[in-house]
Amino acid sequence: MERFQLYINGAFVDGSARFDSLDPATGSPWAEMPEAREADVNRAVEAAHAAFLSPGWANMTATARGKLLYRLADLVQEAAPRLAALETRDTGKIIRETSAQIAYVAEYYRYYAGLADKIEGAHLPIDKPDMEVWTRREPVGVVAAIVPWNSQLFLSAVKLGPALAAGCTVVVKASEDGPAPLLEFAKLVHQAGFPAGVVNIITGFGPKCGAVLTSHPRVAHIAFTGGPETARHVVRGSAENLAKVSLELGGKSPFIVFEDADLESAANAQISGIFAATGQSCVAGSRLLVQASVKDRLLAILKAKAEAIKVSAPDDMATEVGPLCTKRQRDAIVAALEASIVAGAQVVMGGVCPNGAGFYFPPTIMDCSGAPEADCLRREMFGPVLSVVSFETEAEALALANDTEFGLASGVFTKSLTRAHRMIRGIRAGIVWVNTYRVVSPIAPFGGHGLSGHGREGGLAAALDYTTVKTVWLRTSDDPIPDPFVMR
Ligand code: TXE
Repeated sequence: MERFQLYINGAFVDGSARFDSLDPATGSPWAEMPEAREADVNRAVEAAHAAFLSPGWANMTATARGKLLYRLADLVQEAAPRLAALETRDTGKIIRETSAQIAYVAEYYRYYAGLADKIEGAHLPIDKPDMEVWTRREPVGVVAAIVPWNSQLFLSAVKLGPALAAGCTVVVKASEDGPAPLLEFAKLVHQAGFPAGVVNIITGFGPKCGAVLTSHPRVAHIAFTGGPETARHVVRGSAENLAKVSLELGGKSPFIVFEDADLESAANAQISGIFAATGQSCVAGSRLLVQASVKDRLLAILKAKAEAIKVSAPDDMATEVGPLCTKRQRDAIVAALEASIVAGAQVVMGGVCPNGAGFYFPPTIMDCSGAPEADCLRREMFGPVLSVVSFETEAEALALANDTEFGLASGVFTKSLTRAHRMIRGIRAGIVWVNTYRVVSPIAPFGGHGLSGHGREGGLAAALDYTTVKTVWLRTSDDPIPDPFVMR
């Protein structure tokens, strides 16, 4: 069995306990993970706090911070094959995806490296004589970055990059499911030369680790990606420290296809939109809303493509859909599908849990036309399950698209420019992809509203989110200050 360690205050250390990590392709333990509990979390946060105040970090120029991030980006790029293999082993995410995604993670660090010395304050044309007034953008302090199992390196990069660029220090909590790639990534942080305590990487379970971290008095900002139920615990935890909270919680994203769309192209985007990452993606286009006149044609194309998907071992470059990360996740999908069938949804394909080792589940398409309340249409399944509903008119499409508590992503497929604009305006979601789907970039903000959370990752705004504004008033007159009881 491989063994991993926590990274606290610049040192690789064991946790208070250990747990086994299962290989999702076989269901068997393959590595021993360190488990951070209260004492370990406290040490990590105290180390981050001490580093935040230390001259080595606090007085480092923003340009020098940027250089450390550039170095980290290069190291991530070099280590991408090793990190990808580890992520595949520990989470079941297929090697094709982990290889491509981790190489792109380096670009996120590069983007924020370049931004580090472009986070500017402002000079204010103040309405008083003899005063110079300006604002400084200063780092908020210790950041708690909490990530789920899917894409841990990516989801931590969108937090670590801007937080470090802004001058914060960070405790990253990897998910207890598949923490290997992030624990391994700690070695690159170390190699890049960040001062001890600036980045700490731990893993552990919700109540004994996550909850201690989110309520810790020294934490100033919590950046969380995960499910809405856990987010509620996080927000409750933040009632203790009153930390700023940003939440990225996934969705039930509508993928809308009008009759004038290029159906072949839409089908390819839909296949990747729902079956990439074996459906364990926050932006999964899990609700296909298709105009009734093309429903049968589109479903036939989708079915043919989905049936051709190679479901196999995640470490095989030819595999297109691998196992789910955990048995818990698969059990939840099976239960939701059973309830959906009772509610009137019909299985178009898939839906049957295979026998044998590993947490596999086949690409599944459900027709929910007569089942508006089916679980698979309402709840985030976080698996390879596409739910389909048809519509007649544009107004109906928009109403269906917005009939969700979530609001993260959406896709619109149409050749009509005017209709595309109307849909862009009408859809309540943080992202609208038109005639494309599932494209991301460090330059573009990413996030949602409603049960999808709040706050944005990516782009300049994300770096500003890790800063606080200090207003400076400087009197330029040498005259003595007059009557103290008159405000000026
Ligand atoms: O994630 P959790 P789970 C959705 C998806 C999935 C469901 C549950 O629908 O089926 O959420 O997934 C840490 N205080 N998404 O339970 O619990 C936990 O240790 C602080 C959507 O596996 O949200 C892990 O590091 N932290 C999604 C992280 O929270 C706590 C990604 C996320 O785990 C905690 C994942 C607590 N009390 C799930 N309890 C997306 N948007 O991509 C747990 N954690």
